[in-house]
Amino acid sequence: MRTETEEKEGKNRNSYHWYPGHMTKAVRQMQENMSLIDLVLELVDARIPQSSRNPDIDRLGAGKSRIVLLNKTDLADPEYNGQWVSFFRGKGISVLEINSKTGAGLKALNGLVQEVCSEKIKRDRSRGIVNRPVRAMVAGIPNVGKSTLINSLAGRACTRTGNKPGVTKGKQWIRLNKSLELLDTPGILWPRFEDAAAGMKLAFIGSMNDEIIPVEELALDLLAILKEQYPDSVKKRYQVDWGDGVTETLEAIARSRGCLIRGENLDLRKAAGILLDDFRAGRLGRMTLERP
Ligand SMILES: Nc1nc2c(ncn2[C@@H]2O[C@H](COP(=O)(O)OP(=O)(O)OP(=O)(O)O)[C@@H](O)[C@H]2O)c(=O)[nH]1
Ligand SMILES: [Mg+2]
Repeated sequence: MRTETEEKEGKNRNSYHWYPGHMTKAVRQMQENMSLIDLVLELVDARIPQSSRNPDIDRLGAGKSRIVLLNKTDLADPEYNGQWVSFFRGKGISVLEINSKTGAGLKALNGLVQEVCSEKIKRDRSRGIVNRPVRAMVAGIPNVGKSTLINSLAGRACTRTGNKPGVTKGKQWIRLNKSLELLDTPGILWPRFEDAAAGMKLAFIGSMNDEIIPVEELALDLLAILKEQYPDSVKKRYQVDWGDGVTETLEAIARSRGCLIRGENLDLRKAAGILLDDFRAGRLGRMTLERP
């Protein structure tokens, strides 16, 4: 937590907090749901495949089959999509590169589910149970695309989706076909208190409620990363130069976009909002902020 002095001086900028109470409950719910399922479909955001993973998923999902779905690959750097796929395969985890919105990459899913659950299916058969569907939990951070994935697979809007965290409120079973049932769950932000950089990246992609986030600070942090990893993107989109520090860059963006308060002072908050929206929507280009 920040002290009051730190807050005033703007120190300790890189800490984005969320509510532990809410999370403990979420993790407990995930534990309960685990007892109902055979398979975890773990959605991760292709722009931050590391920070968008649940650090406890190995423990929570012990004994369950698992498929990692690298989602929103249309917003991520194609070069790194491939590298992340190799990374997960190298760890012995089945993985698919997908776009839940268009359904790209999803054709292979049914076959892969049968493959990773073959033991369970064999076990069922040996006990005389035929045609019991595989039950899969769709898990992942808020806003990663869980409900969109389910709708794409079902071919109809059976769950509610939206471009903000916290759209799905309770759990819901969806029967896709006679061999697969999916459990939609509310997104969970995992307890990564020790890792402020992960919290920051989760805020970049819109997994945290913007109302609890200092938007200007977040934009400055994003600019610092873009300056290093994708310097041309910002120059091209806003016709600005980087200047000495990122605060100057944000000011330049505000000028270039006419963000003014009462026609005089620069409205940095508004400029920060524009930058974050553009990044989230992919208007700055396809970007991956984490390397395997
Ligand atoms: N560009 C792009 N957008 C996607 C993709 N998948 C989902 N989205 C968008 O991401 C937003 C969030 O999708 P949801 O399916 O509601 O996310 P969720 O994981 O169910 O979120 P919660 O219910 O809040 O936990 C929506 O605006 C979707 O259209 C994708 O592969 N690419
Ligand atoms: Mg949802």
